[in-house]
Amino acid sequence: MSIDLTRRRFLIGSSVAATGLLTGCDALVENATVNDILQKAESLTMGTQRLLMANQQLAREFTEADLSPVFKANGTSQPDSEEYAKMMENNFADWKLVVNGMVQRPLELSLADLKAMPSRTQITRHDCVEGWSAIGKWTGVPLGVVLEKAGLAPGARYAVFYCADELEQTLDGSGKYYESIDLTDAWHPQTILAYSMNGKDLEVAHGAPLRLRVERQLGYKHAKYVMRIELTDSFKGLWGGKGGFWEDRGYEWYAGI
Ligand SMILES: Nc1nc2c(c(=O)[nH]1)N[C@H]1C(S)=C(S)[C@@H](COP(=O)(O)O)O[C@H]1N2
Ligand SMILES: [Mo]
Repeated sequence: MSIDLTRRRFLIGSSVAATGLLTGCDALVENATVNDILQKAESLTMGTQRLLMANQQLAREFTEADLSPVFKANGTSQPDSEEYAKMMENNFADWKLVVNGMVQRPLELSLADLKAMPSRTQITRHDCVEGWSAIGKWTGVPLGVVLEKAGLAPGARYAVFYCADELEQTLDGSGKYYESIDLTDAWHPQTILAYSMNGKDLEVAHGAPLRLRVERQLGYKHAKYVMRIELTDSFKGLWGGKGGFWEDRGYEWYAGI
C-alpha cells in the first residue's frame, strides 16, 4: 500500500508539474482519493492516466469449465425499431459505432473496424440486481483502445452509451436505454466493447452487434445494442439526469459488485 501511494504521489506530482501547476499536489494527494484526483485533474495526460489505471483491481476471471450452460437474456432481448431490424437483416454490415462529444477525433467504426483492433477475451461472472448470475466468455475491443483512437478532449469525465432499444415505451424518448461510466472504469483493462460471446458472434438477445462489459459493476451497467458513445463532462442534462435508464428510476449510478 505504501509503495502504491508513493508511486501515485510520484505520478500525480510529475504530471501536475508537467502541466505547470507546481503547488498543491501534496495537499491533493492527502485529501482526495485517486478517483477524485482523476476527476479533478482534467489536465492529466493520457499516458499518466493509463499508468494510474494499471493499479486497478481486476474482477475475477474463470475458465472454460466454469461457463454457464444457460446465460439468461434480460431486459430487451430484441430492439423493436425498424431501423434496428434493417441492420439486423444484413448482419450489421451497415451499422457503425459513433464516438463523439468531448473527443479530438470523432469516429465512426464498422464492426469490421472494431474486429481489426486489438482484442481481449475474458471469462467473467455477470451479476444481475434481480438475483441471478451467469458466467460467460466475452471478446471485444478494450474501450481504452477506442478512446485512445478518438483522443479525449480536456475536461471529459464520463463515457455515455446510447443504445438502440427503448425499454419503456414513451412519447419523449426517455425510455431509451442508456448508461454511463467514469474514466476510471473506461480505462480499466476489463472494460471492453464486446462483439462476441462464448466464441460466437454476439446474439441479438445479448446485445448485438456490440455491448459493454464493465466487469466490476452489476448487470444493468453493461449496455447492450450500443450505437453511440459520447464523451462528456456531465450527464445532468440527459433524460432523468442520473446517468442511466435504471439510475433515472432509482438504481445506484455506481453499481459496484
Ligand atoms: N440496451 C440494453 N442494455 C441492457 C439492458 C437492456 O434492457 N437494454 N438490460 C441490462 C440488464 S438489467 C442486464 S442484467 C444485462 C443482461 O444482459 P444479457 O441479456 O446478456 O443477460 O443487460 C443490461 N443491459
Ligand atoms: Mo440486470
